[in-house]
Amino acid sequence: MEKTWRWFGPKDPIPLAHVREAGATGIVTALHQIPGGTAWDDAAIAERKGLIEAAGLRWSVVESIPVTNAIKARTDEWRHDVDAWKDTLRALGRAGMDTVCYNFMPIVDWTRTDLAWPLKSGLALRFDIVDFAAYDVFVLQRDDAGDDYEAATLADAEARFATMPDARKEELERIILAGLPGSDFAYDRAKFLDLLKVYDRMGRDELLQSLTEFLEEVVPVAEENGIRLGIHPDDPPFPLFGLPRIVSTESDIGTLLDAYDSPSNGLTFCVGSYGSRGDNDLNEMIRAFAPRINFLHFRNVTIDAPGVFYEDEHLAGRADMVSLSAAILDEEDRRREEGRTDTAIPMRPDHGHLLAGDPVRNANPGYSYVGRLKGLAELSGIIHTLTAIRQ
Ligand code: DNO
Ligand code: MN
Repeated sequence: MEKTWRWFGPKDPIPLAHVREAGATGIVTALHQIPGGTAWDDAAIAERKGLIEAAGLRWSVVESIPVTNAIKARTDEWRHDVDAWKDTLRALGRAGMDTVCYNFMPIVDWTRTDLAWPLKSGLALRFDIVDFAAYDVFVLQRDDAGDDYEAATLADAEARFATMPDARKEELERIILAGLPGSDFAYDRAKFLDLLKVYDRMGRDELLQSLTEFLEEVVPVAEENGIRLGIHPDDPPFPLFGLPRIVSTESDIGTLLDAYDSPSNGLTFCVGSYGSRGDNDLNEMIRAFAPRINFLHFRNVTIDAPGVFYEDEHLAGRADMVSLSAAILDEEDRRREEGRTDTAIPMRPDHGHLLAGDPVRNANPGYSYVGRLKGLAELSGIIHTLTAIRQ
């Protein structure tokens, strides 16, 4: 595995020199300054690559090229935005990049309801479907939102809303509609409600049809340019705002890989995202899909109830990082036996807790310095040990 670290570019409060000290050799980044639907140009890519290499690191993975709502909802700008995505792939290929992450979640990207949930190991991110429903049904007052929740969730949400301070309502809106780090949007209520109308008639089948048509366009270009794609799963892995999510389960992965059979049509295996559903068997999934895993996010969660989970320490929570790492080392051996040279699969400690002693207080939520450093160190220990005993 190649140890990587997400870096948000020159505006990231964590400098590359500190990333290097944390033990990463590869950087995961994107040109976040370029909005979705605009092709990245060679000069901007070269500039970012130069910065990373000057710090003694390698730009290992592009996370992400944004997939616009026009692509997902198949509106008039579809052709324009798909062509821009393909042009970006070509430019990245010219720069020698080989791994690109993206996601296909409608309207919102990854979502939480708490950004500073206190644990003994620091402040964690958490998702609670009751808070989410309270926001959706009673604050946002989305039409027919009540139909999208179970009766018990709705009753709890109503009770919670009744005593919810205004500051908390505003905080929920800020977290959910303004987006978390790496998300390519910031909506206000009016814009968000307009977008919901755009997706009005889309169910699972229609969204899957959009993804299939997208893959048919972009995968051949990825192949021609020596690029492997890795789709990031839905986070959380269930529908939000009544919108379908189609990259959440083992069977979803099967459908998506069958939609276009190519090594370039691969996965970002995010342990934390898939792990947020109790019915996802992570060990089985990682072994079943290992040949198509092009990028790894190692993160652990504890599920308190269906739809309620928090980000735990990397070696706590429901995922067994030892057996997951062993599965990846097996896959890397298999690739080596095939004579491949691209055998170190890039892995990043997806998020980390915010520790009391972390000098970087204004890091992006989840993207702390010390918490990720600690996660990477713990994971490195596992990989080091497993590698030693396998020899
Ligand atoms: C969640 C995180 C996110 C993710 C983006 C998509 O699991 O990894 O920051 O990277 O939602 O790439
Ligand atoms: Mn992830």
